[in-house]
Amino acid sequence: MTGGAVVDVVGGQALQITSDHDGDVDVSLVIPTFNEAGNIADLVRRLHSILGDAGVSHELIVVDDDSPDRTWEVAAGLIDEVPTLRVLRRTGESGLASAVVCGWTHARSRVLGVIDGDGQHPPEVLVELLAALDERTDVAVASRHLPGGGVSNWSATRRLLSRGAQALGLLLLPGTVGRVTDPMSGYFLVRREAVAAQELHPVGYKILLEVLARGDIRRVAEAPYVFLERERGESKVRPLHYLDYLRHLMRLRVLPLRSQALARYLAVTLTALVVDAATFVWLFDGLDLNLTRSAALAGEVAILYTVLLLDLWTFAGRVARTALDRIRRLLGVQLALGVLLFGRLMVINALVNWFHLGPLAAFLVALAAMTPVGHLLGSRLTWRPARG
Ligand SMILES: Nc1nc2c(ncn2[C@@H]2O[C@H](COP(=O)(O)OP(=O)(O)OP(=O)(O)O)[C@@H](O)[C@H]2O)c(=O)[nH]1
Ligand SMILES: [Mg+2]
Repeated sequence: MTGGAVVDVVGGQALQITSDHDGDVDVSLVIPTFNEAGNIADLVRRLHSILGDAGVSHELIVVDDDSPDRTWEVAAGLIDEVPTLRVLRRTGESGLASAVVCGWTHARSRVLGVIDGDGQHPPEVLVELLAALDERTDVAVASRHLPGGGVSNWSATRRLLSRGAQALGLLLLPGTVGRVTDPMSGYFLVRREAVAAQELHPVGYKILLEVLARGDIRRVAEAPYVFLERERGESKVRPLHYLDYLRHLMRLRVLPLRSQALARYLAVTLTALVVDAATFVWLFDGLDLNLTRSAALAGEVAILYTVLLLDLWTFAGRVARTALDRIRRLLGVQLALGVLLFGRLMVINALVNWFHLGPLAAFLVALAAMTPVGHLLGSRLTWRPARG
């Protein structure tokens, strides 16, 4: 069928990038494809010529998920013309991020890269990315959000979705997502050493997120690019990919916790809600304290309850090492959550005075709305499962 030019790969296996490489090749560039038969030839020729002109030795690795339009076959037909091209035809698994890692496990050089196969990533930027990857830099990202970069013709909805996804990532994993201006970029280079020892678990589309979160990354460089319009073929982006992204974020954020710690964390969080509400009712109804005082004291009791239990029980032995550390951190959390508590008092009073809600209803609304924010804020200061 293809004269041995195509390597058949069966997906679904654990992917480990080894530290072995053939120092003779400067860069191994993976091109993930699914139904890109109309785009692949132009792109491969351009990449080969641009890299050749720049004196960059390279290999181009097309990883095709057994496309019905036989992209793998079209690519294989180019190997005589472009001898640096290799073609993997993967069966039994599909997905952009896992295709990229699959390609990297077959790569030979010290520098690994990825570029879309549909021509939307301008190949010239690769030379800038390579130049940006100096000795101290482990990742070079092509960014749409730097001066000189952009998207050609995106609808307002797509822009909003993309920026919303980025903002959510920033909230959940600031230390990872905040390292680059375009964490959603699918066009970047990474040094093999930075990801070789790590186990990558690619989910969905966002392979850069995985690399930044799990890799051992010292410095990140960026170069601007304009995301071009697709000229042939169809986008493979589906609403499901947004769910994959959420799953990916949650995985990076929560999964590093062992299941016992997770169960204890949830137990503390849920009982804290009960402690908060019960204290409020006791102070307000039982002791006849006024609304603001009752809500403030109940909040304070819940903060102390949560922080102490997380420290002494849920994450025992993991967080503060000495008593002094513990006190210092407790004060830090106290300060941050104190501000939030002040916000809660304002919300409760506004709900009662302006919207004429009953005191308990107002308290419960504020509790439901602000507790997640408190946990997010508290988690920054008390424990840190992922590198975010
Ligand atoms: N191997 C493989 N490649 C994929 C898969 N899904 C998408 N791709 C490729 O990944 C690249 C990016 O996919 P696109 O669908 O173009 O996504 P996008 O560029 O982010 O979005 P658009 O602007 O809508 O095109 C293209 O080269 C696709 O062919 C997949 O499941 N497996
Ligand atoms: Mg595309």
